[in-house]
Amino acid sequence: MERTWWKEAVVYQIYPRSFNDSNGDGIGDLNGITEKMDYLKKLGIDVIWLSPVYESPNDDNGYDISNYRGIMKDFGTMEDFDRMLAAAHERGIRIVMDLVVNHTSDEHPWFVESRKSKDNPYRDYYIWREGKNGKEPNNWGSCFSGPAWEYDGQTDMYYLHLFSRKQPDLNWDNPKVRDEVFDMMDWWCQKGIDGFRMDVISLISKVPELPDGKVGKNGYGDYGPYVCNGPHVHEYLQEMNRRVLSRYDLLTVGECSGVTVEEAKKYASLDGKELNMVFQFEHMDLDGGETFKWNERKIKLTELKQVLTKWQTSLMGKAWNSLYWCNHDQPRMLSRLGNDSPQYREVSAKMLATCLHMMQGTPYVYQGEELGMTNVPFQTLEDFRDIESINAYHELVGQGVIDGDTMMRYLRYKSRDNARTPMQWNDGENAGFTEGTPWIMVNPNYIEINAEEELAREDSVFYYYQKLIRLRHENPVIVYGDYKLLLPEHEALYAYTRELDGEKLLVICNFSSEEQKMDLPEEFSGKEGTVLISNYEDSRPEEHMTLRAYEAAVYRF
Ligand code: TEU
Ligand code: CA
Repeated sequence: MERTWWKEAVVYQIYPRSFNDSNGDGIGDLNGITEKMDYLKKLGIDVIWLSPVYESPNDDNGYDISNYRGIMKDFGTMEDFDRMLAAAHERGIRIVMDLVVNHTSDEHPWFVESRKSKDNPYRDYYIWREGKNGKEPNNWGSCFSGPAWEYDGQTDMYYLHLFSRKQPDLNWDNPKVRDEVFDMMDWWCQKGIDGFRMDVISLISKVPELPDGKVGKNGYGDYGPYVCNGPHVHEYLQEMNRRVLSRYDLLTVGECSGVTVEEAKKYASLDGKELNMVFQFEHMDLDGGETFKWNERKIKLTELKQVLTKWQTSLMGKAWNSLYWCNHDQPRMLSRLGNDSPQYREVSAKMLATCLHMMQGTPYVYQGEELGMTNVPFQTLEDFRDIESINAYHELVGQGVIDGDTMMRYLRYKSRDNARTPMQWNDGENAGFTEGTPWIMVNPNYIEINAEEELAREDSVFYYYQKLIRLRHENPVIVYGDYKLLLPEHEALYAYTRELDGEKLLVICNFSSEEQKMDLPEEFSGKEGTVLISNYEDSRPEEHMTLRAYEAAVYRF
């Protein structure tokens, strides 16, 4: 397999609104990121993925863009951006921009024009349809509740919005839209940025008939089958690759809801015709159900292993994986798959990190994950800021599908806001995030869980992540080795091997608080193994092993 920098890199995701506020207005900003560049250098990451910093009315915290070439006032100026980029580059850190081009804001000048009249030159930049019998053109529901169509009285037609009504979908079948997007991408590349994370890029090509979808618990049809991996998506990405991506040295990752391994082999093929890698959702959707993500179900370890192993082995030698537990759309994995009680928080955070970072693919660390940050004790609906959470509460409780108290518990467990509370820098006021009033509450556990405390303590989660990142940089077997699952039926242990040029790693992770027995697999029997990393001081590779609560160890043979 060809060796490239983006296969060997570790990416750190910053959600700028919640990272660090430099001017006391309660909102994180670009200068705040620049201030913390040495912290990121110390962690050892190679790349920052910056969630959107473009001009936006913030209906969905910047994922609704009104100007792709301007910086959101809350976050600073283009000069601040350039300074941040230079500060990163000086330290050998690359910057990957979020590219949100499945939709724009309804306040983007293209849409302002588009809605004016049926013959406006920008009309076909978006997806307009006539109503059916005085109702929406089809039964699709929006990802953020309500119908996926908004009626516009000006021209007596509806526009499609898979997300909020302030996020109209672009019409990628229009070559002018593709020209505009590619020009804009080129402009950022000329500026010197190092790649793109492409928001819901798997949704850009819709089946032209837009047929009704299967009706779910909320009464709306599922658009998934007609928009995920649609008819022209690969053609459009290949065009993007020819016209922009291939002309620069970039890291590209497509956020691909609805992606299967077969589709991923096209998006992220090692021949480089489209993208470097995709974010898949299968492991994140394992605890989904009738009421979508809203429940308190626990992911079964056997199912998790089956899904992640399928991705590891099917893409091996054909396409490249991305590896993630956390991002700004997911609750904290530590509270979901690990154990956030004071007794086990650190050890289980390290276990989860070991399990993920020893796999093949490019790992992504989400801000605060390296500190073992947890879900948040939100009290009332007023504590939430996320449009998805607030709308889902009103829709599902309003329709009587879920009662109010139950839905509050579901929000507390699954809301995206769990990942969006301020980064916990120290035990001072507002966790050192801001001198003003933070735009969303701070997790009260910042007194115990914060960067300053962890930086001063050798056995902290922070230094464990630092070590995992360094090990990846130093050991090609972690990046390129073959993956093989052991004990697929075991309900508490996740064990696997990696192998490259005769060098072997044995990775063992105990996902439970109980002791678990495991015999050294035969292939290692009688061989001398050394400890590469572990979250207990005295982990050893022995013929008969007893794994303690959340113990994780990597042995090299
Ligand atoms: O997320 C796309 C996506 O698939 C989400 O709808 C995801 O399923 C949901 O957030 C899980 O609860 C991207 C961005 O990452 C997200 O922040 C945006 O809200 C969304 O696109 C619209 O741009
Ligand atoms: Ca600020």
